[in-house]
Amino acid sequence: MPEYEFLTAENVADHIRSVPALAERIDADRLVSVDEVGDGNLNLVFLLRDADDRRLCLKQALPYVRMVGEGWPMTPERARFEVTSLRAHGALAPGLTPEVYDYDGTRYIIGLEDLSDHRVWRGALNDGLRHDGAAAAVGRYVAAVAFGTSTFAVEREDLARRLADSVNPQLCTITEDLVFTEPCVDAGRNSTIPANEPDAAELAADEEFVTAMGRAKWLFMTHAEALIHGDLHTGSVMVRGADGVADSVKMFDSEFAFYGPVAFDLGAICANFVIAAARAYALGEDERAEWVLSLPAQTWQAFEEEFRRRWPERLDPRVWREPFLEELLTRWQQEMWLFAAAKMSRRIVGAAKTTDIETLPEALREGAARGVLQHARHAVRTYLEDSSPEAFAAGAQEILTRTRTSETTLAAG
Ligand code: SR1
Ligand code: MG
Repeated sequence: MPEYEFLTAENVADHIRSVPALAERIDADRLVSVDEVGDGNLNLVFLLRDADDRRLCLKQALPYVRMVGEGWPMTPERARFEVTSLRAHGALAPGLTPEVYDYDGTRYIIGLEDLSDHRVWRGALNDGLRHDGAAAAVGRYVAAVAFGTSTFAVEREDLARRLADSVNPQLCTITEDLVFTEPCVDAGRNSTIPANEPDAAELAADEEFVTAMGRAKWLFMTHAEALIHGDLHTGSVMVRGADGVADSVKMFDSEFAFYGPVAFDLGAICANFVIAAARAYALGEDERAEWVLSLPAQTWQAFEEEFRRRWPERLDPRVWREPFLEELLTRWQQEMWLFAAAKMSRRIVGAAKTTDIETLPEALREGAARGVLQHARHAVRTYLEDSSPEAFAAGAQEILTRTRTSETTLAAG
């Protein structure tokens, strides 16, 4: 395990003093608050404020998976993948990622723009808040990255260098195991509440689903299309806004970035919209659930519009002609469903779950979890017939309203 000093409330000031790019942003001698707020599965995150209300975020990668501890070692080098992707993505999608002020590659510490006036989107959705415009911002971001880091925009040799620099096998293995394999084949890390055990067993016994997950895993492992975010769920998006409208949206936490399939990011966010809708339906907030289910189409439309807008700039229009653009968009729309199915199932039965479902009362959680799993199985059966995001959402609405449970349905047996 690599040896380096971990950040603590006591030593953050020393780190700031040692890095001029940080020392000019916040006064290490007049810190008035130092809060460790990391609520993800992997890292330490400190939010700092000085006496003049200047703020800074410091994020440090630990040499293991935080949610488990030292028993699950994990390369802290992931911080470098995060910095490289944040910088590349920020240049292509200005304003849609936090600014990186510094990277200390010996202690794996990233100095980042403070976003404490934003909220993690998952938490905001859980609290019933709307941030109109956020889903479209995600779509624009994915398109900017899909085009701008790909062979369509990057010269051949530069692309090869970037690709080599972004090979991220340990983090990709986590995804391959947790997202594609383990929902189908339990490696001892899966769990559900007892009422959902039959649902998990049916999922694992569903040959069509398992075959589709094999296809999705192969796509993930072989299609080096662009420097994707790699973990674009609603916990990787920060939102700020008032009166239901987002005025700032930031994609962060891209330590899983690598050259992978563009539709993986689209599928990840859409899966998490379904999970948020499952929560809303479970709570009887049907109008809000329908708004949440309008988000996949908003993300897709913004993605498609932005990608089409950039297409005239492609490097080799001699062979990358208009019919190929149509082919690409159709293929990505289909793959989006496959990846969404993987992401939906892993968050219900796998090792890393979501607060959307986990914080529901158990009686409501049963039906919400069942609905998400059933939608995953439905998606892999229907995605080639109609791969529109509207059909994806319509399937979710039908299934989630049919499977939801309440105290009364359970009492009635
Ligand atoms: C061991 S890490 C578990 C999960 O947390 C991250 O958010 C990724 O989704 C990963 O699969
Ligand atoms: Mg994360």
